[in-house]
Amino acid sequence: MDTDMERKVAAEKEMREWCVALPKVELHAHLNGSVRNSTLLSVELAKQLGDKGVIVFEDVKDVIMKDGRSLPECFKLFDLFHILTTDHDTVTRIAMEVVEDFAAENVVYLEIRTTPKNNEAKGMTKRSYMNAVIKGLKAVDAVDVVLFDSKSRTNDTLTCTPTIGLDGDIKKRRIYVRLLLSIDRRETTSAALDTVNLALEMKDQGVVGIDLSGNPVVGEWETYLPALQHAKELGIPITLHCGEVANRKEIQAMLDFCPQRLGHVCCLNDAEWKKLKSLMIPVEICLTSNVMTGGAPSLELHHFADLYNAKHPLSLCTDDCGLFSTSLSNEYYLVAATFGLSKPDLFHLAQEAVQFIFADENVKMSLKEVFKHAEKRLT
Ligand code: 6MZ
Repeated sequence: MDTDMERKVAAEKEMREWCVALPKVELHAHLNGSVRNSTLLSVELAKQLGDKGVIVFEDVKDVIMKDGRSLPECFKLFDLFHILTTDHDTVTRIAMEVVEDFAAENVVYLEIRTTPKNNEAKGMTKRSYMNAVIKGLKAVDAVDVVLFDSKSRTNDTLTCTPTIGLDGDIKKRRIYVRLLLSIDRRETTSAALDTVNLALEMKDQGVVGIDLSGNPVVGEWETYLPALQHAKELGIPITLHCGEVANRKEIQAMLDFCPQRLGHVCCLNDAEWKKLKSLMIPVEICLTSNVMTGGAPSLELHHFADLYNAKHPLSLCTDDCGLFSTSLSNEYYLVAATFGLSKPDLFHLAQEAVQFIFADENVKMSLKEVFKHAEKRLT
């Protein structure tokens, strides 16, 4: 006879497996925050730089392996990540691995965001950085990566319709990947404008939007506004990191700007909360990240519950799955375990996220098919 504990463990295992099998849409994943620890710690990266005296390997190892991370610690760590990762070959490797990892847990649509970087010493420009990212996406072999917008491809239907076999199963695992270019809050207006112009230039290469991110205590809204306004005028969809800290003026300005999506929305006051809900701006929810960095006091008290109960448009995301040792399946599991959502509720949540993707209608239609097909199996 199973004990209560054994039954609980078995139920958790079954639920976790179900969350992995669930097709998922990831809308908020930073490339350099999603790097595997094993890659960061690998001989080729950290050790090599340690040997060259660029970093002290033992110090780096401790920071990388640490569990809890405050918001300021995260940004220190990103500076370190960038020392480790910013050369073309490493960027290519990371982009490839990140897609493989998301695909392995049944993410069917992935928007990766990354900050195009100039690095004179490495002969790197924002454009060459992005070319290295795209090279990585194209190098993925384990799954079928659909990168370009269907209208820019000749064999439209072939690439955008999931291959359904006679038995009704999808024959080959397929992941749609799109890119968002991030403006780092440390950047100047002119650098931010360069990023927007690059996004326009690369819109036939899988770039579908602009993100504003970076250390939330750094920079001024007025610095990025001209670039964001330019993106808006060009019709490029925008998502903003909003309210990771209680910066009233900026939160107001972001809500007034009315982007296509907002990330985090942790520190909103009652009036801002009301405004967000009335504007119905879809929110990228990052549970683990917010709890670890102090944006939410605990999982139980996370603002997910309020938004979910208010039927506000939202999508579960990982933010930095490497940095916070999570996965999108784990975020779905946490929602079930913490807020009591059932399997049909979780399925609906994952399916609804398709509405908020920045890729075109053809991709949306293909994803709807993927969910329709999976529904029979999973609910
Ligand atoms: C704000 C974040 C972030 O662009 O080099 N980034 N910005 N809040 C967060 N929550 C914890 N997590 C990541 O990826 C790393 C960069 O993404 C932004 C930061 O600017 C960080 O340097 P890329 O690929």
